[in-house]
Amino acid sequence: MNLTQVTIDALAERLENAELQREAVCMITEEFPEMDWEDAYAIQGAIRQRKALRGGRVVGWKMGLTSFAKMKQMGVNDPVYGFLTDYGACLNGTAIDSDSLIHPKVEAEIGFVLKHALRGPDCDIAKVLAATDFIVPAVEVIDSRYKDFRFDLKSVIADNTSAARFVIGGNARSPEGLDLECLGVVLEKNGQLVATAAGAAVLGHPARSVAMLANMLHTRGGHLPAGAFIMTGGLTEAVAVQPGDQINVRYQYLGSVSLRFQSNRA
Ligand code: OOG
Ligand code: MG
Repeated sequence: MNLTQVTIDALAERLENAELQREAVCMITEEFPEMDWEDAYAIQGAIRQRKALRGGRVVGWKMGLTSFAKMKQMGVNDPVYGFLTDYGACLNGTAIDSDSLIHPKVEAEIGFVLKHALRGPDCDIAKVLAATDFIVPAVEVIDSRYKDFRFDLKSVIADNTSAARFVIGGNARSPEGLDLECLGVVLEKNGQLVATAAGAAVLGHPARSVAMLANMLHTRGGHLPAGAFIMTGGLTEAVAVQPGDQINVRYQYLGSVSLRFQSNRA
C-alpha cells in the first residue's frame, strides 16, 4: 500500500460525498498516481464502513467489466468487484429518481443466489453451479462519481465500481438444465432495440464471474456466504439514460426486468 490511512479515509469521504451530493469529482489517480490496487480496495472498504456506520447494509456483491463490450467501452481490461447496498435495491417496474443520480447508465446482467458458501482460491464454474440456488435476471444502474464517466481501473475500484441502483425481476430459476452460455438477452430503450447478448458474453460463462469473485475475495481474506446475491457484470455496453426513458430487458428462460427514469425538476 502506498497511501496513508488518513488519505484513504479522506478519499472515501470525497467519493461518498460525490455520491450523496450528486457532484462528480476528478479521477483520484490524477492526484495520487502512486495509488496501488490495495489502496483502491481499501478506499472502497472505507466507503463501505461509512455507510455501515450510518445504518446502511450490504446486500450483495457485483462484478464489473466482465464482458468484452464493457471493457471496450470503458477502455480497461480487468474485472473488478464492488458491493451492493440496501438503498440501491429497487422494485421491478419502478420509477428511478434521476435527480438522485449524476449521469446514470443501465446494464443487463445475470444474478446468482448461492445456497452454499463459496471460498477461493480454486473456485471454478462447476463449483459455482453446485453452490447456486437460483439465477435471476437483473439490471444494474451504474453512476460513476467521476466527471464524464472517465476513469482508470484503480479509480473505479475506489468508487465502488460505479454501483448505484439495481433491479431484480423476472423469474428465479434453478441453474439445472439452463444453458447459461446461450441464454439470450434483449435490451430495449423506449421500445427500441439497443443491444443484444448471450450469457457467454460474460467471461465465456456467467458462473466464471462468480468463481473469479470468490477467488478475488479470498486474496483479501473474504468469501461468499450461503445466501449471497451476486451480479455478474454487464453483458452489453452500458446504455445512458435520461429522465423519461423506459428500459425493458428480456431474458430467455428468465422473464423480463423493467424500469423507468423520472425527474421531479421543472
Ligand atoms: C464500472 C462498473 C462496471 C459492469 O457491470 O461491468 C459494471 C463502470 O463501467 O462504470 O458494473
Ligand atoms: Mg454492472
